[in-house]
Amino acid sequence: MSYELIDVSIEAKVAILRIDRPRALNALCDQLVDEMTDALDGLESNPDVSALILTGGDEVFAAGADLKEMTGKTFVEVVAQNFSGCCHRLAKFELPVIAAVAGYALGGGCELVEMCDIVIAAESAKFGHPEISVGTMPGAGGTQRLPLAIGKHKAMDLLLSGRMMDAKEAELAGLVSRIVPREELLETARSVAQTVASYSRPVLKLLKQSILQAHAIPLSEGLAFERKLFQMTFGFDDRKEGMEAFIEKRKPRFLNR
Ligand code: CO8
Repeated sequence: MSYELIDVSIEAKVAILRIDRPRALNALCDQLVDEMTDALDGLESNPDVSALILTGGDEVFAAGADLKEMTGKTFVEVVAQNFSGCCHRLAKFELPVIAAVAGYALGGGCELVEMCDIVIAAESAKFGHPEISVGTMPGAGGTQRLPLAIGKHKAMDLLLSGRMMDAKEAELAGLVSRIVPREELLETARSVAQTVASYSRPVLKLLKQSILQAHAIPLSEGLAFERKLFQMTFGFDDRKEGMEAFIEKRKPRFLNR
């Protein structure tokens, strides 16, 4: 499979997957998610890869699910496709993943960050879950992994208001591992990834699996629960209105139905 919307490179046991769809602020359209899923399958089975860096552009990591593509989807379609608005394959990636985040990481973009293991953020990074403002809710872990990372009350504050938090707030809250100047972002991520990748590949897999196990059983149930509720929002007129209003650049008129 050749890739148009992502760029993948491998150097010294570290793979870098860069989301590269700048014209739509790296919104996660179906093609991009398919490309990421295919690349992750290949990287995971590549014995020359021991760690992965996931990054985006200078101004935006990823502005979430593609609202323009998503707006026409029906309840029946999203259930049939088990649609999540994100690349949920990343959550199952067996090797350590380091996120290198500059600019916006919103909605599905923030969920990608939440699926990563170490998060390096530039000072410009902004995290948030604006799904509520377009009449839906996270479908790929936002209501489950974010509270695990930053606690219930901080997560409620973000998810219910739709507001963004900057890198400093995200580091204090526990979503970000460390903040670096923009020009040092990739170098820092590379250095962290190289340290990780210098260790035993099978042991890294076990270590990651074991750390994730701390929350795995309730998380898997929570994720299935979340997916169903998220898909239910496609039965609401307000979900359609929210997404159409975004595309038409106007305030949504929610009718509570
Ligand atoms: N989808 C599609 N297109 C987008 C998206 C998006 N998420 N975000 C931005 N774009 C497009 C804009 O429409 C615009 O296109 P055009 O030039 O054709 O008008 C272009 O990118 C540039 O965007 P802006 O002009 O808005 O750029 P600004 O710098 O003014 O603002 C923001 C940047 C703040 C990031 C703003 O674009 C924004 O708020 N974007 C939407 C963010 C959002 O709501 N994300 C969450 C989406 S829902 C989700 O991720 C999870 C859904 C859960 C599962 C859902 C499944 C259905």
